[in-house]
Amino acid sequence: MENLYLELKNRIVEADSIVIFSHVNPDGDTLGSSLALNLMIENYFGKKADSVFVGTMPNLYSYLPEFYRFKNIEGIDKDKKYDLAIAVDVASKDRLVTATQVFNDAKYRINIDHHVTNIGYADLNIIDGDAACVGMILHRIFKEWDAPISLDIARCLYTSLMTDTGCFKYDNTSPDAFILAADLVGYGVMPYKEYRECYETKPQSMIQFQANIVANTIFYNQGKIAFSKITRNDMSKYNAEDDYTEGIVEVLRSSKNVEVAAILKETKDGYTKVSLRSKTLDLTPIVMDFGGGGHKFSAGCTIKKPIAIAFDKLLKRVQSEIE
Ligand SMILES: [Mn+2]
Repeated sequence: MENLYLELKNRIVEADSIVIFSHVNPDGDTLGSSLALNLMIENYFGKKADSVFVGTMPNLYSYLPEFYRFKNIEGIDKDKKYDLAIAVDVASKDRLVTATQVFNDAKYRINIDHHVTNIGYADLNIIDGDAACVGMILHRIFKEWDAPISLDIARCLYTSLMTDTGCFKYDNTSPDAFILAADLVGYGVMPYKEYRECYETKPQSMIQFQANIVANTIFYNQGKIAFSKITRNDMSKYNAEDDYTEGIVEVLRSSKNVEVAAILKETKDGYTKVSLRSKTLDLTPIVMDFGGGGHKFSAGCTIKKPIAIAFDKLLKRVQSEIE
């Protein structure tokens, strides 16, 4: 691994133009990692990098330091050939959607990720399936370089860790997760502040929207399976943003008997975006059947079918795993 960290350093040193990509519909890990790396490239290497996002940017993360640095892929010159493109937390190339071409066109490509399903699609692949978040991998890299970690960088890494461990309650909450948290708090991060900024700034309509989706949950197989769906109608009724669905699927999983919980959301183009959570069942084979990916107990996919059909197909597939 240390050789890879050195190679990453050399590539940054040699590059005149650098772009960092987050995955589509970005979360706290991909955004926190992108900004942490962006700031490190500036502080330690004296260079500017572009942090680019694809899809809808959730308002939720606007508290992150230097958040304004994020650029929408639709606003950048897609013919530009960067010297170096770095994808962070991007499990597969198709998660770059409309940014795929710019990534492919770069002279050198790097993939830093912690998804077990990542096949290593770049020229340099730094993948650690045991890392709780990509922020953890970056932290190791920065330490290996002996690069100073500013409070802003520490805060970005903390968001990456806090969100991907579900505030230190998912199965990826390893001893290393707490060691990382302790280190970041040592740089001045205040966990209660980051928590409030991230989780307790919801609009009123989001609370009402979420309550409605939870109320419409249907339970199957003696309560072992919980499914709820969100139509475009539900979205417009509450003026819901894309990030309004954040966290609902965990509420469904919190029922005592539930083994598998799913939220199915109708997309703008009439397909169905699925978020799945389980308590003990490995979800990766299920989502991979539908072209998705993720982690063992937390995974997702987009089913290219109308929501009613997708619902039945997914339910049958999940029921085949649950007696
Ligand atoms: Mn992640």
